[in-house]
Amino acid sequence: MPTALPAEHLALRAVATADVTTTLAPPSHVLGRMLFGTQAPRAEGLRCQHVRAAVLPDTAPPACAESWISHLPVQTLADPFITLQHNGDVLMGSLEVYEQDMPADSEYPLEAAAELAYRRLFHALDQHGYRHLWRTWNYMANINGSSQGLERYRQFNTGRHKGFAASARDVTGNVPAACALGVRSGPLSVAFIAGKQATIPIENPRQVSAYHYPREYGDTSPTFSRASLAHLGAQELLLLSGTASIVGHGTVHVGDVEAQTHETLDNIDAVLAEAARHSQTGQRYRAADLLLRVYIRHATHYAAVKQILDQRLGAAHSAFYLHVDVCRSDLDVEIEGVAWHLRPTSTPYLSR
Ligand code: 3EB
Repeated sequence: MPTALPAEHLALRAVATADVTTTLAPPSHVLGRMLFGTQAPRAEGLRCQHVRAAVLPDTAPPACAESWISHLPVQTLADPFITLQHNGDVLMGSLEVYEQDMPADSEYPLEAAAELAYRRLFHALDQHGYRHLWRTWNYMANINGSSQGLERYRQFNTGRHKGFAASARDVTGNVPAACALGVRSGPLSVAFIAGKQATIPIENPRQVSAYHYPREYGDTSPTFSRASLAHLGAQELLLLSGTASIVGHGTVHVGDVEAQTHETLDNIDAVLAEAARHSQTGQRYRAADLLLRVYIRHATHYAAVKQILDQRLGAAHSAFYLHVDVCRSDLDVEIEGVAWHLRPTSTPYLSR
């Protein structure tokens, strides 16, 4: 379990709680939070992304949370559009953009919203000296729907790509880890972590890099890496992107959620092996060590997916499950997560 490491050596750790009011740290040390549930969070104010998705199973509490806890105290930065907290080494934030606020002549309002979100995001990074985007979490309504004949996920990809390009960021190779999922309603919601140092982007040898997907998946390829390795003092963070049942560039096991789950776990193992080759701690990453976020398209598939994770990862792994749309309509499951290691000779964390 990631949390078994001594907390005083860790610059940053993520914890999931079934109770949204619990953070396991004082507010002064919460860098950011994500709240999951279809009900709007009460009086949460800043520091959080609200992910408008049902928590699975139906018998679970209706909301859960993931908190990112900083060893150093956190400061809030003022921004008209983005909630921003930083600790001198790492910055976390979230923003929402409503499609109905886009110019009336926008052909694709979601594309316009995505471009605006990423322009605002990168502007904040440049302004505050956290140039390197490490990881993003993207949620949008009706991701598999179309408008003007174009699938909304593709509209998002074009807008995101434009936002990167307009902000002088790479769109291949050195790109952040990410996920993009569909929720029932609401604005485009983007959360992110950024740092002062670049990450090491990780690709999956079993898959074509997403930024090189062929045109059949859209005119603009998605701008994300399969994982990124980020460093904070002696700590290495592994930020695993949303991972699905894709081999090469094609979806495999269409209509078979169990086989998709196995293929997804095989893909995760492949990314983790690749991450170990690039790791600065010399330690392996195991899927069972990640704090996992599991996305399921059909709530009825929950038990089957959970059984496979329990069987393959063992009883001690930590995962929570959300009912969302996956970005390709033929994908039924997607899994992501975060883990960390310390360099073997580490000392308690101090800011540089
Ligand atoms: C895939 O591998 C599945 O557009 O940011 C996974 C992770 C997926 C991130 C994104 C999409 C994204 O292509 C979908």
